[in-house]
Amino acid sequence: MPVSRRRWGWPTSGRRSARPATACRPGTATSRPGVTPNGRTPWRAPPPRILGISTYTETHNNGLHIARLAKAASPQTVVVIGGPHASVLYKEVALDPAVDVVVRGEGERTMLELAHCLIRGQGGLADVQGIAYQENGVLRTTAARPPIADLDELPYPARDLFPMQAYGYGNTVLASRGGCPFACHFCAVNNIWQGKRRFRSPESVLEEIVQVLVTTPMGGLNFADDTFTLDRRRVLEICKGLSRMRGPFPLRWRCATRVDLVDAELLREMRHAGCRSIQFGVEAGSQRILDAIGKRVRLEQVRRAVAMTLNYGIEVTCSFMFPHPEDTEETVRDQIRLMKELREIEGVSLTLAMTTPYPGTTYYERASELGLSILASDWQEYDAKHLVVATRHLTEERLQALLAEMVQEVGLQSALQANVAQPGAGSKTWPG
Ligand code: B12
Ligand code: SF4
Repeated sequence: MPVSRRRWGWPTSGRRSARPATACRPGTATSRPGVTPNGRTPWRAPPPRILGISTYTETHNNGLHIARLAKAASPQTVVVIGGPHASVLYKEVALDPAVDVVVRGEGERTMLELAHCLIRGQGGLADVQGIAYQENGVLRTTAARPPIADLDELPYPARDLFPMQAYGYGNTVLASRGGCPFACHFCAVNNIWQGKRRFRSPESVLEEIVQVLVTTPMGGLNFADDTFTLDRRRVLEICKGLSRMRGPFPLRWRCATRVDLVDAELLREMRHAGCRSIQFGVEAGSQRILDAIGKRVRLEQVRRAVAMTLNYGIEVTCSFMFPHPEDTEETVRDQIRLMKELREIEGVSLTLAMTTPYPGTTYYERASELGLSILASDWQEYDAKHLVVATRHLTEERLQALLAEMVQEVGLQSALQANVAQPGAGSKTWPG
């Protein structure tokens, strides 16, 4: 299937032209142009006009490191940074000397306009919606860009330009994007993706899947949506299309969702369409804690969804978090009990993520009100594998001891690589 990368005018030429007067300030790094501090060139000549970097909170320092190397090697290269971390903390990120432009939120159209501005000299930075940059030492922020209303307009990801074989996540297809109607206190989604959830049409999702199957070695498919079954009717339509697909190999896929967004009919159709694994965000083992973290699910719904899913031959991964702001010794032990109960069930795997107050979450914004003390001193520790908070009722020492107890009692591999591999599942921690 041909990939239409020109559906809304994706640029194909890179003609050089003068930079607009309001374009980014030149980089401040001053070492030998074309060479990084370790003496190597970071790219094959000539250096790129624009370097785009995407970061999560955990990878933000690495992103900045790359930006600095790039600036040292080629001060005229414009460094553009985007992604969940930069979108929320755009003011702070834009002030970094190695960063020229921060893209806030949805990036496709913003990047296209930026390229037109920086390479073709069309307009100035102030005309590009959804960015932040520094001009003569002053932070400039342009108006927020309205979300793309029709996601079907977007070309499919250019997987052919990406070394997919270097990554172990299989083939990923995204069917929706945007904010979420729920508001779990640990999740940054609503802050990153301002606005309502928007869905691609089932036809567009199916067409992309066909393209993936035709162009890349079959490695199973992941739906990367945080809550794949948010729109039940649409999932049924996708399943209908997938069930009709006939190929040389059977299609196998996985997704993540909430326990209150599955039912028997939906699960039956999903299984029929090739779904072999669902990740549910369970988070805690005490109803009081689930209510306190804004999860809006009941423990009965957890048990029911897990049993129903297994009943249709779909494996289940239950993801948990530790610690929760209102945790006490008792609620942690409730969580240990639920984790043990679930792990006894054949077909169930568990994952455990350390609660992390990512920028954009309620935990980040209301940390002291919620009694959270931040233990981390570096964004690199925000990887959900380190204990980075102490809570109102439990000190760091108590939390470490309870974590060790949880790892031991539940049979987790370790606190850092905290997943129980029951039926061969990898450690994947999606929200949902
Ligand atoms: C799928 C997913 C994963 C998958 C990724 C699979 C894959 N191969 O794609 C897996 C399971 C691996 C994963 C892992 C983790 N994830 Co995750 N993940 C998601 C999820 C659900 C969707 C991400 C996605 O594909 N978005 C779609 C793309 C199109 O959006 P995007 O990447 O944000 O990019 C857009 C803009 O941000 C912008 N943009 C981004 N980069 C750039 C760069 C430039 C130059 C420009 C111009 C624009 C731009 O333009 C893009 C297009 O519009 C999001 C939640 C969400 N709904 O966004 C969480 C989310 C991104 N994950 C999150 C977290 C915390 C993690 C983990 C730390 C979890 C853990 N417990 O270990 C790990 C870290 C992984 C790592 N080290 O990189 C957080 C990030 C919060 C933060 N501030 O860092 C999110 C937001 C969920 C949450 N809890 O709030 N994740
Ligand atoms: S964790 Fe899932 S359900 Fe909760 S707000 Fe985030 S995306 Fe929505």
